[in-house]
Amino acid sequence: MKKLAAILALALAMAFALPALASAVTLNVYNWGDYIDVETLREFEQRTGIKVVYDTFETNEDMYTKLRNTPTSYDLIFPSDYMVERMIRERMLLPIDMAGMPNAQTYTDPRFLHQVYDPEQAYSVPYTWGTVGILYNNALAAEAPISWDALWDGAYANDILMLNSARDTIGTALKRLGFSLNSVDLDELEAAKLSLIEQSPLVLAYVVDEVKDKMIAGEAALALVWSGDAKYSMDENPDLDYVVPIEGSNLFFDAMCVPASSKNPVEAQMLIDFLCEPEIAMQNYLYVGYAIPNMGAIALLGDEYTDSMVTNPPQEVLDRCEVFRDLRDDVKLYDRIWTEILMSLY
Ligand code: N2P
Repeated sequence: MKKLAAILALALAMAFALPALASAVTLNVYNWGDYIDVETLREFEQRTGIKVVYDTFETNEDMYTKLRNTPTSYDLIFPSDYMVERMIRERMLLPIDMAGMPNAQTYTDPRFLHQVYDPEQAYSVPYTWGTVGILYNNALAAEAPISWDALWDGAYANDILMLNSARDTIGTALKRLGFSLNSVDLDELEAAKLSLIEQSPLVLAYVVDEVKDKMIAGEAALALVWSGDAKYSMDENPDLDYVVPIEGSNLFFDAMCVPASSKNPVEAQMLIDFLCEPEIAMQNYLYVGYAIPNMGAIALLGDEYTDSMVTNPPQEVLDRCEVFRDLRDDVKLYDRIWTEILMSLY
């Protein structure tokens, strides 16, 4: 009976929605895997009659390459800081007007605005932020790690998951050796590369989104992760904990941007502003687990948000973190050493 009622409701909804959809715009959205509660997109469709086609990527570099090389055009993308910086420089983004977005304007914590990657705040609206650290399983790790050295500890052979992401993995190796994660010094990069090749026999797998399920299932003792994935996994498995190692790490900001090739920039900005509504931002936070810059949603969440050391790390942790920068032509150095590391695995 319930099923019949659901089918009827669906048919009715479709009957009402169809005339609207026939003339409506389709927005193509390209986001990180597991980075939104798709229910919020359905809500946007219902409210506006705008259809959303949703597609995902695993790394900034994958997103960039796809946008460069395929004629497919997206209307809304979610790059990180250094990639926003690069895409602005390469004229791949459309200027957007935050003043025309009441929710973005009202609820975005000003601390997240005018960052070095978009100083004029002319091309991006902050979406989420976080750190890179070690997610570890207290039942499998001999002790709580404090240093990146744990990921190079032979005692964890085949019990370590690394990120299949060039900047994150090379950046971690650089930080462990005491260098900047934006280094373009050939000797420092060579040292980072050799250390990752030396580490590779200990690594169970290089993964991105699968890290959550694997850590929840207890398949590895340690994993290099983004903080939101740590929070998500810790909520599912009480043995898991997260640390930002003493040598320091990456602090990232992910943003919403409209590609220069978008055919529907107005509707894309409607969606950006919708995602900045406190209730919607809260719903997405509860689903994805990444820290948010939305003051309205944080007020609604209360202690649940502010008490989480993972989501909301103390200043002392943030102080030892660095933000990735656009490396311009030197990104080729990273591409080369990442290829050499991956080749060494076979
Ligand atoms: C979520 C991707 C997180 C993005 N799966 C880290 N910048």
